[in-house]
Amino acid sequence: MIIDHIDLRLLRLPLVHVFETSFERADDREFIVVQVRADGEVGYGECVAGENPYYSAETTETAWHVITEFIAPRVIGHDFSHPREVFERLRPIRGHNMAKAAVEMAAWDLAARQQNLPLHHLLGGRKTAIESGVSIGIQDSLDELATKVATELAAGYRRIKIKIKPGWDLNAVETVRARFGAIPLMVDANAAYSLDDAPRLAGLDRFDLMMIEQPLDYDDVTDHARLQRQMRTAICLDESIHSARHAADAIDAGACRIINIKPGRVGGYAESIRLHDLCAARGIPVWHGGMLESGIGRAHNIHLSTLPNFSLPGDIAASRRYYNPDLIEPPIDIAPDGTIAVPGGPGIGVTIVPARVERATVRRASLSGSL
Ligand code: OSB
Ligand code: MG
Repeated sequence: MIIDHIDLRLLRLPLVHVFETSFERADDREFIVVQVRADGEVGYGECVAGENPYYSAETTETAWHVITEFIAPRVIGHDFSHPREVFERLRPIRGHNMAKAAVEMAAWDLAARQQNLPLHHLLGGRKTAIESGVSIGIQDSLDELATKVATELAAGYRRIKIKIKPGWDLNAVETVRARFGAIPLMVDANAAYSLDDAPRLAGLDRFDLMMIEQPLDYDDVTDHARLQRQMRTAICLDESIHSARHAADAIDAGACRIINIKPGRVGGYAESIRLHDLCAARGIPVWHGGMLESGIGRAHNIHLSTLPNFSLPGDIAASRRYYNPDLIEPPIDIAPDGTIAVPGGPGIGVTIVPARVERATVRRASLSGSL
């Protein structure tokens, strides 16, 4: 496979619902869509970097810069015999995993289309449906939170995650447990606490949560290990895990019992598969995180979730919770049993609507070897 063009588009789409976390309140999403082309075939990737460096250091601007100046020149014109070689080819570029992943994942989509295979077959997954969970942002009141949870449970979602921060934690969980009983429930703090909060966080133990996601700092492992020794609830790491090696260190340190995999955070599929396999070998369950993706990134996430150690429901929900309309037709939907069917067509297997992509585009660039 010799990629001859990379096309970039910066898109902005309004979110159906405001999404509030401990780090921001968002009513729209800006992201880059990458197209890679080889031999007349096209592969698509979505860069999950956001407008602000609040979840990770990367932003849409840094990703645009790094793809344009450093990634594209190393990828265009190079002969890859398998898309797993793309990540290796990008190793001289330090960090910028979201920028790398967007291009690498587009190359996997392209390779799958060239072989007329659904992407998950190339990734090594065989499931035909995946378990779906939802991530519910911080609400203006506990009543509104309860209303949201009721709506999502009625839709069939198999696990509820609520975002927490100091002042919206024990009260929020208490409300949900009181109203809905023993539903599969977890919380995500997006690094809003410090080790000084350990006694407060241990107060969550009595609610029998599936896990607490990333309670402490975004780059921390050591304090998470200390915290895990002080609470019964399993810690799951998200922000802190940037590679399979980080994960091995975190597991060795006792910093987590569960890991959230987002391919954008680790540089794409090749590293996600290594991370998945490492966790499987260590007996650590994984699940697929979400980054408010459009249908393009969402389809990618569904394919990766078919690997066997994705044994807990992911943050991969129906399109309608995020964008209306989505960039794809038909949108991604959940079945009444809380599962999402894995697209069976070639590559990511969803149909992108060019007019919708065009309408959402705020900037574009076309990169080729001659530039
Ligand atoms: O921490 O998992 C997170 C969204 C943006 C940035 C970080 C996170 C999230 C979510 C949303 O929790 C998951 C989704 O796409 O529904
Ligand atoms: Mg998270």
